Amino acid sequence: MSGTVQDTICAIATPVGEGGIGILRISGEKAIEVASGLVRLRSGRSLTSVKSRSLYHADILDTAAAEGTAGRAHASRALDEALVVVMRAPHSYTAEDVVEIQCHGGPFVLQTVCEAAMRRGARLAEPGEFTKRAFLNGRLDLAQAEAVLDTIRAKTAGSLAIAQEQLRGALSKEIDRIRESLIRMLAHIEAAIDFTEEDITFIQPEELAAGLQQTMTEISRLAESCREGRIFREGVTVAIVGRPNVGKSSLLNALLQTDRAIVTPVPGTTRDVLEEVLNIRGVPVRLLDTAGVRPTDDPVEQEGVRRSRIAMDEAELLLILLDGSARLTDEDRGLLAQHQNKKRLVVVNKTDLPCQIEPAELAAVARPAQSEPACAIVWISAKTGDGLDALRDRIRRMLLRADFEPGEGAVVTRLRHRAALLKAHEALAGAADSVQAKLSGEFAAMDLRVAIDALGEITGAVSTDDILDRIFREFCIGK
Ligand SMILES: Nc1nc2c(ncn2[C@@H]2O[C@H](COP(=O)(O)OP(=O)(O)OP(=O)(O)O)[C@@H](O)[C@H]2O)c(=O)[nH]1
Ligand SMILES: [Mg+2]
Repeated sequence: MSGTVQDTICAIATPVGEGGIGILRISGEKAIEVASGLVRLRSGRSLTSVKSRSLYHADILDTAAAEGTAGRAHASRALDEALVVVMRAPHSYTAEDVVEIQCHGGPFVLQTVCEAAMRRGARLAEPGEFTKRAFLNGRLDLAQAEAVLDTIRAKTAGSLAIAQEQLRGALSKEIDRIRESLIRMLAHIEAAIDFTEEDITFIQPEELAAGLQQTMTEISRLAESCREGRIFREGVTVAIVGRPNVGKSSLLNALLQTDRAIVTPVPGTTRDVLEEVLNIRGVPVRLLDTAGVRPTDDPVEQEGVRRSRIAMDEAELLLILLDGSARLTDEDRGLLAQHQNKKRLVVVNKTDLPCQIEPAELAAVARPAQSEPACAIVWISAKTGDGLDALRDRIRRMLLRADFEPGEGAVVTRLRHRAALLKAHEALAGAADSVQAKLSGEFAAMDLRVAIDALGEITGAVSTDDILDRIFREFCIGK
């Protein structure tokens, strides 16, 4: 990311397109000066003298353009009528002086106002630059900055609850607490090294070993929460698979409660992978409906089957759909024997029709290899909706820990966090080994420093330009 924190930046902060209002955001040392160049308050007051964080009615004028017309005294051109708010440092999102201009929400008018601000000396902000400034100015730490993005992208109440907890500092507090306890341990070890001749013991090796062990347990627990954290932040891919005509598209439609996919009695109706995002018991799910898997000479259907296989590889959970009104076929058995390393749920459809599947046979095929645990079996009718509630419950239970409640306590939501936690854990395991082997304190100290730095990367207490660039690049312009 180029530019310095001293620049004054501007960007349209609302999404592209037509809307009731659109907001231009200006931030930096010269924000009020830049805005004064285009804002004329209806009250006649100067923008420099208005109350912070209050709304003022104003006209937006492009005075710079008027001055540019060969010395002729043109009246400034009115660009729009707006509400303007000044937020003086440090009480703003970026902790700098910020002016927000609330214009009418049209792409052209907003672009014109933005260009007028740029002519007055502001530079167009880069993606995430406002939030990056909030971080650099100490308003947010890195985990909180990431939570801003997660809030914007939240798909379900659970995703939002986790993002809000993180934005309020739940994760940061937990990381800081663990990090501080390690810093205290390090201080003891370093003191012991410095005063080695004095024969004073600053911390007993047993106490140190116990402290390290407890910290490692806490770090592992946090790292494990990444499974749930990522599911809520990114959503989870669930694929409906099965031979042709078992009712895969009907199940997609039933779960979505719309007529999204074509359903016909002709086997081989679906030729492509259909994808929809939906909320299943609070879990954001990307649900895939696939082409029925069977041997075929039709090149279009062959391509569909190939895509189904890719979808199966991609999915975290497979719903293996069977037609309960027909005997099991070799294709059914073949599918049940695949992907045994994945989470799988056997769903028997068409329970509104007389059942033709032998329960004993089904139980046997739901456990294809002796070593594998049996797949759970759920009975449904996509036609009547029977069993769908139980299916939704089962899907949630297969994806989340039973006691997991989003928004209650610190959760890790990114692989970046998890990698840092694992690095810290590994270093602490090394420290514990050297304590146990009664090696010189230098060894444990070295490992502790690695762990402390790794944890610091999560909150940004330790950060590099590279890490920051990677994180803020994900944001949109204006955030
Ligand atoms: N009676 C009954 N019929 C169903 C049920 N679910 C689906 N069907 C019927 O089964 C036929 C096939 O349904 P689809 O949803 O198109 O099946 P599919 O698995 O997507 O089929 P392909 O796309 O060809 O692989 C249609 O005639 C549906 O109306 C059900 O629960 N009960
Ligand atoms: Mg289909």
